[in-house]
Amino acid sequence: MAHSSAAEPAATPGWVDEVFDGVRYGLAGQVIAEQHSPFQRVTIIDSQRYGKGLLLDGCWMTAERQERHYHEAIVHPALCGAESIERVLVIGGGDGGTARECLRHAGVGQLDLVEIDGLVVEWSQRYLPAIGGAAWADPRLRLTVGDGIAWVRDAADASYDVVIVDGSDPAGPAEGLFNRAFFEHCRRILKPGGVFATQSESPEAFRQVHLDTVRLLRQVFGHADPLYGWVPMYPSGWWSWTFAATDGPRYLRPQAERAAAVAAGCQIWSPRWQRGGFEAVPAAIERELQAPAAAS
Ligand code: SPD
Repeated sequence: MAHSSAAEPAATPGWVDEVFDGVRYGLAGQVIAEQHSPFQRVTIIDSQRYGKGLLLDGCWMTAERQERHYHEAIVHPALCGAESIERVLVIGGGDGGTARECLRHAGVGQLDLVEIDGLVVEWSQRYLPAIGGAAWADPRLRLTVGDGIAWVRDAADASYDVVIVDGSDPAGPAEGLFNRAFFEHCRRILKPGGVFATQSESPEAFRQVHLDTVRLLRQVFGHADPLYGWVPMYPSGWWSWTFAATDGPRYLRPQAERAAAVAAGCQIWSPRWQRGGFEAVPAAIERELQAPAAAS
């Protein structure tokens, strides 16, 4: 998944772009901080339309005035569907947005947030503090700067009610967040009645990764379904998150009491929006997902 190459067009002054597969996804704005961490190039921008934002290795991750499209979508189907939500694990998510939405659920007793890149956390707290918001000071949050793949490998069986993978694209430090061995550990560490969630890329811009991820999760967990929505600054703007469980598609049906407690504070997610997002499987993708998978 090459996001940049020798053929990448020259930057347009006053614009910050993600270049992918012959298309530029850009915002008018300026870079206000940029540094190579041990893992990746971390960039903070200030944009006209969406406020301050974060890119990793030139790919859009989040921005102040559109992050809710992503964070509400990845969190609430899982947190409203799991049997219990006492212990939650978030892998990645160093900007704090996923943790913030999880911690709006009063039933969460402990949230382990494991982000590999300390610079992402430090700069998110400094430049994008509203994205993590109250999560950073919440005593239920346990932040570890470390390798999420090792964390999942070393975690005890049945130790989490919800596991959420809020990683970047499958290249660089996030590559190992999309393979069978990782997903099998995620299944192993989920309690019965638990729900797994991951961002599963764009059905347009990253179609094959999207299909492979959904198929693999169905094989590993038994039940997995993509939810379709939008993140306007991501490649194609059309995005997906996939939810999985071993005991049935419990993520499809939000528990009414939990949903009611968070819905009024959401900009995008609601039980109705969620129903539509799970139903909005494009016809060709539905056919491809029903076809027998090639051996992997
Ligand atoms: N192509 C972008 C995929 C990014 C997924 N993670 C975003 C981080 C937001 N917390």
